Amino acid sequence: MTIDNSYKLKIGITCYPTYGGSGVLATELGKKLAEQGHEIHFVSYALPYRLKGFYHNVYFHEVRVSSYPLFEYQPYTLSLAVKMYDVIQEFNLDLLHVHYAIPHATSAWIAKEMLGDDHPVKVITTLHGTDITLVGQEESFKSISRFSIEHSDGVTAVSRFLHDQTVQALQVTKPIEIIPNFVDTELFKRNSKCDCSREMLSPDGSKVIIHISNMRPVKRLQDVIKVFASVSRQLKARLVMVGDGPERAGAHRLAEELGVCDRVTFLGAQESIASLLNCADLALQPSASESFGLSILEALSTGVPVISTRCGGPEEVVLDGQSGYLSEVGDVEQMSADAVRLLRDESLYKSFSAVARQRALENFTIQKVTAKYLNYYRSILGR
Ligand code: GMT
Repeated sequence: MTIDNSYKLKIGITCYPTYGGSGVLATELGKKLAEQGHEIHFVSYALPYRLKGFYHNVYFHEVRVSSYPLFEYQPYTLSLAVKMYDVIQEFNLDLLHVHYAIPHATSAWIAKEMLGDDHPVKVITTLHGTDITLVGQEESFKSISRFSIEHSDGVTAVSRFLHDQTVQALQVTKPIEIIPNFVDTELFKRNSKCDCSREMLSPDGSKVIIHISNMRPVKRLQDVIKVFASVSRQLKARLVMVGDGPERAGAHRLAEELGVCDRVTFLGAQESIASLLNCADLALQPSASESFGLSILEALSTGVPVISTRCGGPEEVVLDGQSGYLSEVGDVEQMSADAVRLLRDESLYKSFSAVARQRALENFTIQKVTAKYLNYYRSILGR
């Protein structure tokens, strides 16, 4: 079958619109495809937070969930399915690309069933992480996760680790294409235009360690604070905590207990991640599980080496001993020692920083990975 690369596609994208790697990835992918002339329709309950501003070829369709006294829980999955069904028909979409299996892949399947043969739309599901490693394995979601994945026309996973987890945990038999996450290497680079400065984050010239996450238990914030406390006993350092979530208060308490509170700044959720990384020396991401680790990639692209764990995705993103260091989950001592070694040795640091940037440029640019998605779309569509 010959594939016509000039044919512009009409693509629906569904993702979580809130802070989080899967939403970022889906939105940036949609924006890049729109730049290339494809027509992109985002379908979600709110405007994705990276979609502020006007983008040519990009449309947004809000899913409204009406309340009814009988419903204790509003059936968002159904409202989403109906909105997908409407948008597919009205704009004659070629495909629907859903990010995060639950409930998006299920809604897409319902919409497709409703359309029947009238509109042969294809559904592609991208698995991001906790949709498989946590949510997908809960008893109440396991069978529907498996069903929705098996019934997608195409399935991608953001890492080999996630691919294997999906096969093992859900016994999925459908081929899963591995397409890694990407980063905008022009935005995430040293000395890019910045709206903050090192002096603001570290007025006394201390090394700046940064942690960025949605501060859920899986991110192991207690380890972040413990590692930092150990590092700051050995050299002058400050810790910048970016993001918000249920573990934030506990991390703050631990910083107080360990006597480092005056050297830790909790910034809360921030939009200028690229600027903040630009002011950092080291990123600390000691997660218990990470299917990929988009914030790790953003740090590497900025030339910021990363201290992380052998918890799945980071092994595919960080070159252990070259662009960062990986330890066993919870090995605070090792992570502290690695951080201190890197921050003390200028020539080692420079080499790590250069390798980090190089690796992002070689494997994870937005241009390269968008081309992979487009090829995959065309192979599923046969056009
Ligand atoms: O951690 C989550 O549940 C959020 C999820 C998301 O929607 O951002 O993160 C996952 O997807 C990201 C984008 O592909 C990955 O970079 C994260 O590693 C992954 N999180 C986990 O696996 C814990």
